[in-house]
Amino acid sequence: MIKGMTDRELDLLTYDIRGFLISHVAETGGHLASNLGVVELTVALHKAFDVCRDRIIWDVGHQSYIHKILTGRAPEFSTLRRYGGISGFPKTNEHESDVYNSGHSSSSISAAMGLAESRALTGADYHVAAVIGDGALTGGLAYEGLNNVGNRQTKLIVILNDNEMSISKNTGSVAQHLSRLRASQGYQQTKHLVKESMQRIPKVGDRMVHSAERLKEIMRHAVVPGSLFEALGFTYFGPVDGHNIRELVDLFEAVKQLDGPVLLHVVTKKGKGYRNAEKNPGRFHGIGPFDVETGKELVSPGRTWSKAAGGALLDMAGDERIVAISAAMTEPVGLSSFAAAYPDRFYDVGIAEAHAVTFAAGLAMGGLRPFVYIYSTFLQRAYDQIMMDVCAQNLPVVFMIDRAGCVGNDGETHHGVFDLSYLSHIPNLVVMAPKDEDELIRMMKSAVTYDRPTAIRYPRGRVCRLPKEYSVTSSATSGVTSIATSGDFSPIEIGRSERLLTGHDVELRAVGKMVEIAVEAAEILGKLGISCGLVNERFVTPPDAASIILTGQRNIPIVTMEDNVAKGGFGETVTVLLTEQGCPVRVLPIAWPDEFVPQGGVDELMHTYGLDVAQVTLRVTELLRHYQSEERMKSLLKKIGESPQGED
Ligand SMILES: Cc1ncc(C[n+]2csc(CCOP(=O)(O)OP(=O)(O)O)c2C)c(N)n1
Repeated sequence: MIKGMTDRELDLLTYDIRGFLISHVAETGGHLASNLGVVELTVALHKAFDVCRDRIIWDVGHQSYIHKILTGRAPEFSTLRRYGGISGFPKTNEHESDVYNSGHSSSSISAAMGLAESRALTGADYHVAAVIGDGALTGGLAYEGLNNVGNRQTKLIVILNDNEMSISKNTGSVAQHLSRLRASQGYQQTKHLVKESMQRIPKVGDRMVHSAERLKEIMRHAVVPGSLFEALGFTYFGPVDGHNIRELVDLFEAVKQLDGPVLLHVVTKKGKGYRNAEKNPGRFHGIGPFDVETGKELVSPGRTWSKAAGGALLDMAGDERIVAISAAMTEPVGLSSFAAAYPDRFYDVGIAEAHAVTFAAGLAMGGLRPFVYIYSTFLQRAYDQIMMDVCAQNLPVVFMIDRAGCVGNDGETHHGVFDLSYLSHIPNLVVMAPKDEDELIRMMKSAVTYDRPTAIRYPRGRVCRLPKEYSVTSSATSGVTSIATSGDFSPIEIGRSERLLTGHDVELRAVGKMVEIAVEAAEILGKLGISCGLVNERFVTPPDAASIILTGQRNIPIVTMEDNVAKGGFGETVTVLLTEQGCPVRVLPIAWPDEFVPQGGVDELMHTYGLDVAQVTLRVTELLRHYQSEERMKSLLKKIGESPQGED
């Protein structure tokens, strides 16, 4: 449909798309500002390319909403990011034009190169393009792709969407390079030359190749000499106005005809067309449901773990060895105040998680105490650096792992449900998870004293608030009481859990956020006449082996609870420990299943996958079926008001 539209019709279309985006994202939440910035770019791509035959890869993929609208998914937009609904990222199972499931940044060029090379080897015939933002271009993987593409001279179109923003203002020397390119004469010249050259490109025949070559030759001189991309073997065009559909279409048509790699530098405005987002593109990068008029979010998350974690570091900054690192997520991880107060001791390294970790290793080697704030899912990028550069050298780096566990609506690519599995087996690394804000602060302070690598993982959203009595603690190992009321920030002995309840029917051993759920479940179970022990595990590595074995020896069934996948998680650690000790006690691991958990509300997913209070209560009573008389079991289940099969 777009193909036959006039310029005027296309203008109206972009206007309608913006209205549609704003009203829908105001209800569902999502990545609004990034999408508003690429309306014309996406429309132009759809006009110049055959999106079902050609292969367009969206880097990160958070800016693919317009592509979804233009490929017939507008009627489903009220389900955007909801359980069972359409995803906020490209999904190959949603539409044939979604060719790659992105979500993590900076991978588009490598994936596109793979497609382009396979096209050559299989004799297929389609165009391949990668759309990558200037933020995503700070990621090292992008350069590995550029380097390889340039070297092979793969026929590939890279469209650089430069809006000067990552989530906040983009940083780094490449960003400065782009800024110099933007300020160059190239833009005006490119505009003029493209027009001129396009008029000369015939539709068919040998002359087309000749003209394309000529175009390449002309354009080569239209830009600042010595662009980084030219040095990497690309033909660089730009910068061009990313909001001028006509010009973009002309350029796309032209570069389609070139052999070898092309980089088209497109300049756009993040948040374009919506005043609130233009004024504050960072806040509208990813936003919850909001009021269109005021731009205010409808639901306040309250005091979040991120705010608590960032604020705590600010309070600890009196120790001048402390420095903080963020990988392009300063505001989301709660570090804005620290960055403002201590600019010399704060580093935003760009979307460069692997670099962030090795850089932290270097800082620690120099005597500092780096705190590296990265989301659980993105820290996966730095697995080798955590292992080899930090842990193998036993360096005192503190990993502040935000968004650990289920994150909700961003879905498969963003859930942080693997970190306990990918960290627990690394020698030297202490892995902790706090039950509430006080414990988070205490763990951060403890970490500085440990003098070895430490990871503290905490979830997305509001901090847990436990009833007062659960912050009075006693040692789980020996029963000797070591009172630690809320506000006690003395260092925690490594590997020491905290007993919150003593019971004889079953023992809940919970990690981090799951403590809050365990507390509620234990209370309900108590009312049903089931006596629950409850331990706040605090350490996943090293686990509190003495305490776990003691429970095993008392032959009390154990329920481990963690916001992580079961494989390689805390439950497995407990099972192995007890097996080694020859304790035949039953262990029920409550964890995420071994699959990519889909998008949905956190509470909804926790319920669906058996991790919320109701499901935990039910699963514990089911477990105890083996230990209870049939009669008692029936009466318990009746009291909960659910059938035992309800879980399946
Ligand atoms: C590996 C990784 N780290 C961090 C993120 C979080 N993230 C999502 S989008 C984004 C900024 C991307 O900026 P840019 O590519 O310029 O796109 P824009 O939103 O500005 O259009 C970041 C840091 C991610 N998706 N992947």
